[in-house]
Amino acid sequence: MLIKSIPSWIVKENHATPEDVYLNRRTLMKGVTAGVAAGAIGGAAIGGAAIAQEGRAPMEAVRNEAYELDRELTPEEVNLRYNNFYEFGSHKRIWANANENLVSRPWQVEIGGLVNNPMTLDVDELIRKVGGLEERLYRLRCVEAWSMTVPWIGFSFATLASLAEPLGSAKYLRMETFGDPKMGNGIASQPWYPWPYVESITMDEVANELAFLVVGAYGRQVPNSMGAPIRMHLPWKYGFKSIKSIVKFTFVEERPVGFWEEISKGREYGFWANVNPEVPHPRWSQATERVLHTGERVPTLIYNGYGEQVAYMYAGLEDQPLFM
Ligand SMILES: Nc1nc2c(c(=O)[nH]1)N[C@H]1C(S)=C(S)[C@@H](COP(=O)(O)O)O[C@H]1N2
Ligand SMILES: [Mo]
Repeated sequence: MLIKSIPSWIVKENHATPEDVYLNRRTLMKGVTAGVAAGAIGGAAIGGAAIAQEGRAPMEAVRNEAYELDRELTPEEVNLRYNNFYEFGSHKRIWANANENLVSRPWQVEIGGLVNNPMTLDVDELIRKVGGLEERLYRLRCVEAWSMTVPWIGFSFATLASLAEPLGSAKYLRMETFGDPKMGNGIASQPWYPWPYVESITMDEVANELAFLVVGAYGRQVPNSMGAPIRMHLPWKYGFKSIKSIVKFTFVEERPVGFWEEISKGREYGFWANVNPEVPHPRWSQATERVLHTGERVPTLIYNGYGEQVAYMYAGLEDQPLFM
């Protein structure tokens, strides 16, 4: 299977990230100091020992101007401290716990299954292989009816696929989060969940221009609470699809069963989970969403507003529960 690694719509002009737009001086200074300490000057590939929350090295990326937001960016401080990351507990304030216990570097990533080029490599080596990161401003809509906007840094899933060269028999990409209960104490304290967290997407979705692998946010390495060192973001699907802290990518033929899909046993959301304001959760409406930090509630859009780029993939699949 051949996938173009550089999408044709990629930005023509090179814009540096205007960090001052969303970084307050305090976090900026912390990041700069730590970046210098880590020897991270002018490059995305940063190695070294475990990097704590404060030590997130700056990342260079070219903003892709194709993605504009209809609302303000969620401030970094807000995003950092309002998360879903069950490996560290089932409440929103897992920040300090993830910050302290997630050792996100060094971090091995395994890419395999039905591919020509299986590989196991350090996340920073993967970033080097990708050769150039993009910044994209994306909305994120959680199934719990809150939303935020994030300046993610990363690369397309198509780029990952072009490195791995999936075979024609590959139908899905399965992703897995770390499962070490010593690192994620929520794993140990909540043994009833089907760890490790697993998610998957179709090969059409892998090839879609919006499908993004995130290694940075707000101008630096992605923070622990947001899924360091590598997570996905599919902005047209409910947030739970966007698996954090990935250790393993496997191209497979059979559709994997996701973490939440397994828990809900058909009662709630499953594989597709595309955003649709007209399809309510069994216990609440999805018609509107609370935009974090703004005090506003706004109408939710079908495919979270990204229908133009994604709806074609679901034509002919109307018999499937595309929005559950
Ligand atoms: N491994 C893992 N990935 C995960 C989750 C999780 O609990 N564990 N929560 C999901 C949910 S429900 C949402 S809404 C987003 C939240 O991402 P954020 O905390 O960066 O906002 O991560 C998703 N990815
Ligand atoms: Mo979520």
